[in-house]
Amino acid sequence: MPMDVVTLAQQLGRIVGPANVLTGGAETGPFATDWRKRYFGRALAVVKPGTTAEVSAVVRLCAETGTAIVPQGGNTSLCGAATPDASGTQLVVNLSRMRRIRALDTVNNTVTVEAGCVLASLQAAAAEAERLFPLSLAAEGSCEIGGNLSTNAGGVQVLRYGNMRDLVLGLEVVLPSGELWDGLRGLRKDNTGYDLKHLFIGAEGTLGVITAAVLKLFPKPRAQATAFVAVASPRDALALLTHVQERCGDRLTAFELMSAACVEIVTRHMPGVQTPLDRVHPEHVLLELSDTHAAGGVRELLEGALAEAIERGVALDAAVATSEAQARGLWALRENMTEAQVREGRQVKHDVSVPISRIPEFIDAARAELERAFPGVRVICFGHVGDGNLHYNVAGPASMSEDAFMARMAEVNRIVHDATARHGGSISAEHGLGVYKRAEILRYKSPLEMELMRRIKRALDPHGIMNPGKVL
Ligand code: 2HG
Ligand code: ZN
Repeated sequence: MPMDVVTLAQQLGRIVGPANVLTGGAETGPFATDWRKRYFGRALAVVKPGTTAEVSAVVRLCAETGTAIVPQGGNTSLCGAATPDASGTQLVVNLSRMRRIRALDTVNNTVTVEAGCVLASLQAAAAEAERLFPLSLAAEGSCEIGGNLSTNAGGVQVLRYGNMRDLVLGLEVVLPSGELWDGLRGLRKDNTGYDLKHLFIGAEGTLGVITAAVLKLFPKPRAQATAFVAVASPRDALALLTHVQERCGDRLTAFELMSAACVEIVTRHMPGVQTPLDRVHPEHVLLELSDTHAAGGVRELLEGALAEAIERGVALDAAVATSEAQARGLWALRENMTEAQVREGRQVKHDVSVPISRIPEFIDAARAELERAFPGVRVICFGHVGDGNLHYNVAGPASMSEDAFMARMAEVNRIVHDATARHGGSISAEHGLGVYKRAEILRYKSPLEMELMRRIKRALDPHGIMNPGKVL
């Protein structure tokens, strides 16, 4: 039986303390909207538990009263997974108070961390212990580990260290019944049946609330070399990728592509962000090498590899950072891309992956079809080329109003996503499905795969209280 909001708030207050229960539009508003202002929901209330036991008690109360739950971390989702719907019946369970690092083991090379820990805080704690936690993405100053887990976040170092799924050894999860699954194992080998943690990673809060995780740590890099390289085409970017991998091996930790349009937008909108090259080229690659050996000559290695690439005609020009400040300047070009796009106006966003070798073919095919449907269309294509992951964002032609173009979003999605599927790709590489791609995925995943997902959902959440309206 759904409970009225006053009674529910009182009962929640008994669990977490009245100060950690928010009701009313003014207080809950910021938790009911995504940061891009694309999804405007209305929350029944917002509750902020401080411990796993409190999460468990909150979820148990929701299970008893049939109250829908929207788990939320830093609220940096790009697909609306952390936003309640407009019904005013969904309770936001915000994990931000649970931000403790419970343990850090430099021999096992693991860290046990709570879901509400901000990614940058975890990176800093690892660095203090002379270790690296490698997940790295533009929202790292505000996104939280629970959200990173729930979306299986990617970012700029997947090429070397894998995505969030690859970095997890154990999880602690409050199930939709309120039961607690303690799977906080720090084992690299554990073949004891189904690997349950993987069900919750990337589930976008539809199967339970992740409250903590055991994550892998790595040796801290002692030397890095960062370069911004101009290339003539995506095909040449791939030739450069192969060349640098052959020359520098595992030291290659990032390989990001940015088209001319991207460099133009980010330098125009973001004060102080500049290209180190004398002009804007058709395509650019931001790449980074990392080495645990401080005196390993990693910069010389990169300079040598790039000189050779230019000699062979694979690259057109390159700037290698000679100080940390310069490296940060190069990264600013890439990390400000999302914000620069917001300032540029509205675009239809895509987060696709295709086999790395098919990237050039995909970019050309999608562009040709978009151009046919929307002459003068502006493609803002950048991303994690080393992972086959492109943010193939599309802005309307100058001749068309933004509203008119955005009204045709479904057509734009159709062109880009069909091209993705034809090239053997996925329509969500690292951002998840959320609300944005919930209907879209039905076209690209087989009915059997969708049915298997529904069966898992029914088995774990028979009353459908966990983040309804997302993913499935
Ligand atoms: C990135 O790679 C993020 O910067 C956001 O995944 C991508 O703004 C985007 O479309
Ligand atoms: Zn990305």
